[in-house]
Amino acid sequence: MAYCEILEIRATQILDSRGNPTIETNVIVCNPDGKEYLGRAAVPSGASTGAYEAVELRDNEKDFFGKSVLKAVNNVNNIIASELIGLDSSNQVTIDNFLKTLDGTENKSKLGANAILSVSIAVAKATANALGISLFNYLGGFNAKTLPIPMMNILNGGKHADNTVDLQEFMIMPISAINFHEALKICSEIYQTLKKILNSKNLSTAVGDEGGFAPDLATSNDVLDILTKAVLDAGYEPGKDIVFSLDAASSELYNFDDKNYYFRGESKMLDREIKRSSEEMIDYYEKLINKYPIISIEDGLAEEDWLGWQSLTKKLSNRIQLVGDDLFVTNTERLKKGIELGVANSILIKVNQIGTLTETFDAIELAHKNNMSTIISHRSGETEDTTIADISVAVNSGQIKAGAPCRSDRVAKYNQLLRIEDELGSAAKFSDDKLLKFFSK
Ligand code: 2PG
Ligand code: MG
Repeated sequence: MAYCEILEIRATQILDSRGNPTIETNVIVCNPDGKEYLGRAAVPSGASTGAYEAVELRDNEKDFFGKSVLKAVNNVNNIIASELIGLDSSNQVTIDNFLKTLDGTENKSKLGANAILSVSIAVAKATANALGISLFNYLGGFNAKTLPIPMMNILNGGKHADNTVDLQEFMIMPISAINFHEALKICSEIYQTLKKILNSKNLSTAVGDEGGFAPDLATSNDVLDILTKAVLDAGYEPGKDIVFSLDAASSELYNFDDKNYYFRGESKMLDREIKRSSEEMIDYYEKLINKYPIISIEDGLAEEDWLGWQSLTKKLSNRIQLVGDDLFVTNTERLKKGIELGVANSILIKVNQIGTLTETFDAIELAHKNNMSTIISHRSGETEDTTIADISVAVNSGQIKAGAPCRSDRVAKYNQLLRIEDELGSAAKFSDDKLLKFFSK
């Protein structure tokens, strides 16, 4: 007999943090005592999506300007549900494999990775509830205990804002914090201080998609100078208490034909065209890390630019964390290619890039086996779902990227980590050796 029998699966269309439709699925399971438990999962959505991500199925009809997800909802309610009802929800791997096979395509384009993921996560949550244990414990077992160092995106650019900042994310990491509670406090204080500084300079304090401020600034140096001031004014020391982390999201800047990276915002602000080749991008980053305490750069080069990535890795991988997001798309095949070619030393993990929990955990495992760090990440379009917080502790990842300490869709993840840290009590750890090795240099 199934330990936790799946009784019901029901999806519905809800809105995400950008006001666009997304899918939410409820799964009801019953344990051997006949008691019923609910698991609910909502799926996030990216703006700077990688070309190799699993397919987010949208209706492309009139409603919501093409963005409704009723086909995905329908696929859950009318195809997936009847196939899974009666199965044991505690067999997560079997269920995820079954969902993959039911879809049958390489990129989950038939049923939609959004449909599949909502079921995969809701099944896990329902099972954790039925077992009476927290999600992070269910997913990670008794040794799940590491609270992640947050990467907080406090200044938004690129596709996440309408400003002139070309690089997508400027993040702070509170490395001197002794635990997650303190980490969140430090980041919040710096965020509030940054707001005051922007105000005093008559710069906009409107926020971008991930809750970070989005003023018009010309260069990365301008941004990092202001962030440095915010850190200092808040009473912290850059390079000691706080290090910076960037997500260039450079696939968005890349021109496939001439292989240059176009800085449109900088061009507009400085009134001349600014473009950089791969090698010039690497020099550009080198100068930035020589000047500012930057510990991590994500998607420094584009998802197609493997040669550039090799050179970037050769030059900078002993100094900083080099994170592949669009490059790897949480996909073990692309990660294997990266490992073979010797590119990057870290992978960004996004559940909806691949579409099931099992494949997500496979990517994390492969990275850790190859001594790469992992960062569990939100998307720019989020919901109140906090599963990524639990995953980060479950796999002892050591790092999470969930936006600014502002806006409920972002803060929900951080608040969940506060709860987990409280639950773990003295068993909780807060560190990441794979990241902090760069700090001692
Ligand atoms: C990224 C993410 C999250 P998006 O590029 O890392 O910050 O953005 O969800 O838009 O892809
Ligand atoms: Mg990214």
